Amino acid sequence: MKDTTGATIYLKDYTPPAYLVDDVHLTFALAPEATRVRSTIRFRPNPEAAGRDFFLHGEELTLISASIDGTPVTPEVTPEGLTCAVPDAPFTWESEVEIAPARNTALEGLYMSNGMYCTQCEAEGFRKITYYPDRPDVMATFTVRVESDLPVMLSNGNPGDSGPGFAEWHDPWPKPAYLFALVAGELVNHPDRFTTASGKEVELNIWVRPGDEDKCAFGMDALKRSMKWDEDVYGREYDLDIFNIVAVDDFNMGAMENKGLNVFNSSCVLASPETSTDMNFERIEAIIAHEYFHNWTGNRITCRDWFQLCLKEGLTVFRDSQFTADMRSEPVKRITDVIALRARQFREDNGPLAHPVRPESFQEINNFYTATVYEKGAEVIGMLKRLVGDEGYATALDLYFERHDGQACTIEDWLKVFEDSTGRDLTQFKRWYSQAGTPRLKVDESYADGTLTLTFTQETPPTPGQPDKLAQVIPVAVGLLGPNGDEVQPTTLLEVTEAEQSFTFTGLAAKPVPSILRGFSAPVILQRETDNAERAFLLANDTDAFNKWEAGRALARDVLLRMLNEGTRPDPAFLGALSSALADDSLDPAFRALVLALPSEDDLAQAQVDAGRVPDPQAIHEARQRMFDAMADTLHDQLAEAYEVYQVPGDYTPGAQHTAARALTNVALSLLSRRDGGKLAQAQYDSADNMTQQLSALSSLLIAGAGDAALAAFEQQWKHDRLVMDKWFSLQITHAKPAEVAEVTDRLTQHPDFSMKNPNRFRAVFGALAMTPAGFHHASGAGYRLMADWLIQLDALNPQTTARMCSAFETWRRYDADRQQMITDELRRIAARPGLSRDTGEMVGRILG
Ligand code: 0A1
Ligand code: ZN
Repeated sequence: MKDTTGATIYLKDYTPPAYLVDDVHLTFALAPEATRVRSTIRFRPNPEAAGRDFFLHGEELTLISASIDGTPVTPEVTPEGLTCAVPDAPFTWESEVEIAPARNTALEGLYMSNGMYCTQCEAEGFRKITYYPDRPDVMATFTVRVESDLPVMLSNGNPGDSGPGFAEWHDPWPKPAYLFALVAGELVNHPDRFTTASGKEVELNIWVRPGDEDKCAFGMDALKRSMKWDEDVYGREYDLDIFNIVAVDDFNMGAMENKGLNVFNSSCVLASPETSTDMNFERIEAIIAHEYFHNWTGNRITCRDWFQLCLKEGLTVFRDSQFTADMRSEPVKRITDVIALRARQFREDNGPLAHPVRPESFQEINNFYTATVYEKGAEVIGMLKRLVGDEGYATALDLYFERHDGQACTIEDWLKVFEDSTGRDLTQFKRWYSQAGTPRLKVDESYADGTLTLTFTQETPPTPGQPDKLAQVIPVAVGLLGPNGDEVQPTTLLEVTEAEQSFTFTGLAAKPVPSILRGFSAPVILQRETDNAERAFLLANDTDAFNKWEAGRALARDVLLRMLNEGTRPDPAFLGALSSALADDSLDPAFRALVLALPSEDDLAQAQVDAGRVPDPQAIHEARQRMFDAMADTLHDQLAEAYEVYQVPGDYTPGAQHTAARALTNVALSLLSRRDGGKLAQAQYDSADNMTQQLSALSSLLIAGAGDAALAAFEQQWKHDRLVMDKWFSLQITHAKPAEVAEVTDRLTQHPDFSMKNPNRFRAVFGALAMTPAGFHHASGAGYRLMADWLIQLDALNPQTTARMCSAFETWRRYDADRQQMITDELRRIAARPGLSRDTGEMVGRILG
């Protein structure tokens, strides 16, 4: 187990590696308790390095032997690695180590999942496999031999010789060790082929456990569409003879882009209509694309060091969002991305875990696979694209691939490409990478004599270690609507670069209604004095789909806050605006479903804080419920009609159009179920032939308080399917009454199918607890206690997942003194666990501040 005494590592301390690697040969003799790994590595001194200290990372390895150029050596071994006297000239290092994959519960390095061997090396897991310079700026070609009696043995690159008991692989593309992968097991494949634009034939496989073969077709189709899209849109072709994907049940994250051998959490690749919801299908498509796109943005061009993580992640998230927008609905994708950004990244930016898109220090890099690095990292690229235009972006990307192919790069390299290709100075833009926190952008308006003046003021609040912020360049897309709802000024991009700056629109016939930050053109919090009449006007008339939805969302937030703070009743004007949107058949049903969804309890808690109040999770929960009830009453007939009209006939398909229709009918069902005792939901449950319909019916039955029989039936029907059962676990927690959430969670941990060893199951239960604010933050403190109890237990097995889940506590400063005390007590109890991991130690320390 790792210790807590992790030193802090700083970006400013980067030095180039003393030795580079030409090639690596690895032989694995697989055995659960005693796998032997033999390595032959050709090193050469790095002419660019300042020193000649030879250090190889290595953790939890038993060194059996080592030699340099054939002569045995006795290195100095520490828990972090080894050093040894080496020649100041090229030399060959050979070593043999022993590791125990069956005892690896941290799921980092080589481990076992259901009898199958698999690896996870990002970020620093390769050092648990053998001694190596485990840093991304050391790139080498790998040749791997796997020995075992298992039928399938895979590694990176192209297949070489194979025979009874062994298989060889060679990856011709130099790569850092974090992209290494090995998989071996009794697997079956779903095969296919792809011909690249230049006519190269590529063999494709999705490898799964026997029994899961019928859940691969969608993933395979998504892979082929991703390959084609990257050729069409970015001019990027695949570069090996084979592309393998493997589904693994026990995995800390979603998936991993290892060169030619992507390893997926089975929840992120296995799909069938009977077991996967529409949301699952969309997520799987996006993750398959994301991992595939990494082949160029991450693998061919990688990161110099882990501080540059956003170089590959921000860009790859940006690319997968573009892909989803192209495959499905662009506005719906943008709206759902922004909902997620606000829920996760804004929340992070607003609390003790705030850090820049490119962090400047860390103790444990695994703690920086965050919404800020990924999602804000993608937003930053979206802004860059807006600023330089579509063509400028395309030219810059071509130059990026041309200039940096085969290199390990920095954000400076990335920005330089844009500067060189567009001639634009990006000095100020770079602050988006170095300053943490979400800028507040205030806008004031004045109108006189046909001229509208918009005055923007920007301010970014202090974040840990960054008390003062400089002005950033903020691209603000603005359009203007005339009093009759017609657009009088189409979208135009304003570049706000100063702390305060004004822009004018002249020649207007009447005072317009501005639509500001269209498409959510920058990840900022827009502060604008307005009223609900204007919000309703924008909801009805804005031509920008994002801002149309945003107006409805702001209206809902305001109305809910007034219910909370002033004790008002659900606002009839708001219900009327919802009714008009619901009645507008010209609107995408998915868009209408989004308009009917209220801001989350967590959103409202943050909105309370922004308004200078202390949120009461129970009161927030009740206000939302009252509003849903009012919607159910007021919109009843329209909802019933929409439920009928948008039913999807025929066989299930996961495409955007059917998904949109089901989104609307299922929102309607959830509201109708508040008033019919669950009759309609039970009928849908009984006739459902796909998981989207079945699960939303079950959820609606729980809302109606009539879900017991269906819950039992669901368990009977699906107890053999671990991914479906994850949904069953979560749903009971998210739908429990606030006072019972902790009790229900506790009861589920006693279910025979609950397991701490499987991160998906742990997250299904404790992720659900964290996402049910009125229950998690219940005044009894039972939610906090239960979470801490289990995080303490999990840390001994799986530090990475434990550390990630600590973010459940990141909002503690929002709450009242009693809750603050209870949360900080629990955090201190976690911190005090003897032998606490470095991962969790760092997170708890940062959260406590
Ligand atoms: N690079 C992967 C995600 C990933 C990151 C870290 C991991 O272990 C610490 C595993 C996977 C991606 O972006 O998909
Ligand atoms: Zn990624």
